[in-house]
Amino acid sequence: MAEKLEDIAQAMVAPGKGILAADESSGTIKKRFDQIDTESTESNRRDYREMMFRADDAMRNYISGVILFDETLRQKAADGTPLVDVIKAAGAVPGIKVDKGAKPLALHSDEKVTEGLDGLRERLAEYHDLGARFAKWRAVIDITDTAPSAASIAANSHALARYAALCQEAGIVPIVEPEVLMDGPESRHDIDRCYDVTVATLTRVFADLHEARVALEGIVLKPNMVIAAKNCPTQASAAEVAEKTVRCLKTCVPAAVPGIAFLSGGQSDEQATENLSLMNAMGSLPWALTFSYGRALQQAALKAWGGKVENVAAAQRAFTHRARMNGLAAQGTWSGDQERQAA
Ligand code: 5MM
Repeated sequence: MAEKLEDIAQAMVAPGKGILAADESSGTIKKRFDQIDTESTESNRRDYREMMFRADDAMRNYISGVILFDETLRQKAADGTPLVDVIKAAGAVPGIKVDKGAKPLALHSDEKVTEGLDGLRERLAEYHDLGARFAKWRAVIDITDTAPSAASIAANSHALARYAALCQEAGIVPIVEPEVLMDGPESRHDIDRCYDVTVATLTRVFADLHEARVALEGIVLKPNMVIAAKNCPTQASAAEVAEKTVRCLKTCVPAAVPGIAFLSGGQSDEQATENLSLMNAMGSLPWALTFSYGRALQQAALKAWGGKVENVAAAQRAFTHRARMNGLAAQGTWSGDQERQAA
């Protein structure tokens, strides 16, 4: 496994591969399991995640890295093999979510700031010993009539930069994830408002990364796409999402960054795949553009699994299908025809 930051980052955005975000915190995985009437016990969480990590075709060919929650990084598969070793054996890089979640930002009702910097240096040293070679920190920027405030962008961006510097000091590649929400409770914004807020956020993030002396060659950016809120009455076409997202990223993201791995943010599985493919089909981009999806990679597999051991093979097929479709999208060669034929 690569040890230099730049080599790890390059491996994370290798052609035709992307990242599986399987780092749902305890509250989030419970919500996912509630959808399939399955209790969120430690062994059920292990079985579910092991099902994906042992989907050999998907892991070997389309998944470059997996973001884990603390519990999973320490867990063993049913046969006693550490899950980290299952991931490494498939040629993927294990990563770890290190933020402690988005908490209310004082004096800014309904806005959040991500916490987790206290003791992070020590936690990163342990995570490196446990095999993690990249980390993730997610900042959340909500759009309403009055948000985001300058204070929320500044606080979240500053935390991202301090986190990224600590990661690089520890020999760990930071995934820098400033998520402008498309599904905030009050969000009704159109694509152009998303464009403006995403530009403001990324501009501040890269200024803070520079000030913190973070080497851009050793990070991966995980942004939202530029897209209308789910509840906006006017939805943009996939072509418009692709064009405005690439324009926004070209404006804000230096070419030294090796790769950009999008979050799916509440898009449907196929929408997240189509948008990514259209962007890559535009060609001549300074960075690799790929996926770091949670819901858009897992939703179909979760439903197919349904918490039952007899459904593991069907769930692995569903996961492999989505991984393959997104692998094609990362090369700009996905089409609706392939989607349907393969399904
Ligand atoms: C997998 O979900 C991640 C963890 O969420 P919580 O800390 O809220 O439990 C999440 O950060 C995820 O990595 C990103 O939002 C991307 O996932 P989506 O579903 O938006 O692609």
